[in-house]
Amino acid sequence: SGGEDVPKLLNEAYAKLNGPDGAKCKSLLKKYLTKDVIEKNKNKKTKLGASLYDCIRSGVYNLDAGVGVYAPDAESYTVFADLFDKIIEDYHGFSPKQKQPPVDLGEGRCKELKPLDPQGKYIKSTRIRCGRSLAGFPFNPLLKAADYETMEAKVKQSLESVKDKELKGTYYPLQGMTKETQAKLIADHFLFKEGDRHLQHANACNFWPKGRGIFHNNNKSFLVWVNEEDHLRIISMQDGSDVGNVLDRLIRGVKAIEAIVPFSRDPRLGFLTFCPTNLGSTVRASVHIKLPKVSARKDFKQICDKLNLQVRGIHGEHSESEGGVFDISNKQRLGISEYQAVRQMYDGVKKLIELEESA
Ligand code: ADP
Ligand code: CIR
Repeated sequence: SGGEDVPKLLNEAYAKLNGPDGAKCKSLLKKYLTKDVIEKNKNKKTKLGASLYDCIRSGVYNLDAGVGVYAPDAESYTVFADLFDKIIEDYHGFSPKQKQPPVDLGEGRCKELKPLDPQGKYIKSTRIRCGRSLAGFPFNPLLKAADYETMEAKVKQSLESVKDKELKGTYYPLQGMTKETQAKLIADHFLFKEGDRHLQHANACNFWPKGRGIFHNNNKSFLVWVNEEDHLRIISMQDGSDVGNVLDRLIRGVKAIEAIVPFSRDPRLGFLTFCPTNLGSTVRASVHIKLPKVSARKDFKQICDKLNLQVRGIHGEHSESEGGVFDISNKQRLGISEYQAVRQMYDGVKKLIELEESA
């Protein structure tokens, strides 16, 4: 952000969020970017040069954002804690005094997670993903072209050395992938989309598609996204509702990768991610589910909210439901273990199915 007048940009941002343009804006950024926060932080920079404006630029452009902030580097979470702590507490219910519990992926307890919908009446598919950052690298906005090349080479090599028979696979770089293949992978829910304006305005798409790609096994049940929103998104998914099997596969994948690539973890915030909604366990466990009666209720969103469940559309974040199918997942990621995050989805969805059956 060299050469920018950060204090001026921050004041303009405040005016936009709180003026007529921002009348409908409901983001956590708008809620917590006070004049006081601006005054205290307008001249601060992280060692790598990130300013408060770099953290908020996405939410200033995208007034429909739910959150609106991203951390350009790990240090931003502490340097700009006046803003991030408030947003983190609101989203996860995690106070500045709290600490992420130790890693507990749920090894040995996957069998407790019996299929949620054994008859296949409601659930189409189940997916669990987590995010990881490579130690020693900042997040997207501060990565250089050469960083993308180094990171991609390192990750490709380690992924392709995974021995586990079920997980073995190939890395497919985005650069050189045909548009048809890319579109099919996106439509089938395996690959990240392209051109997300929230990420673009966070300066997270520099040098695209350099260093971006996807690794997957033969039947696309184990996948790793490289350098999209986070350095790594590790994913396990399959048709049906066997959450235990999906988690067991994810655990094997995470362990295989972390044995080779060192990840960055913060004593307070747990595993570090670009977006504050993903900190801590980084786990989003979801089902694609049809609940005709419950989802028709006016208070469907409130019911889900109370169960700590988040509702997304059929193509993920910021998409719409189609044919009555919703993506329902745990909302909280920070302040709870990986296993607890999966259980938040599991217990909540179980409850929704009970409501559907008794309606
Ligand atoms: P993320 O899950 O990484 O936060 P998105 O919400 O954009 O990101 O979802 C990424 C992709 O994963 C989308 O194509 C979405 O439809 C797909 N997806 C999420 N949950 C499921 C599921 N349970 N079954 C199948 N696909 C899923
Ligand atoms: C928003 O604020 O709506 C976007 N920046 C996305 C926020 C949470 N989702 C995410 O990180 N995947």
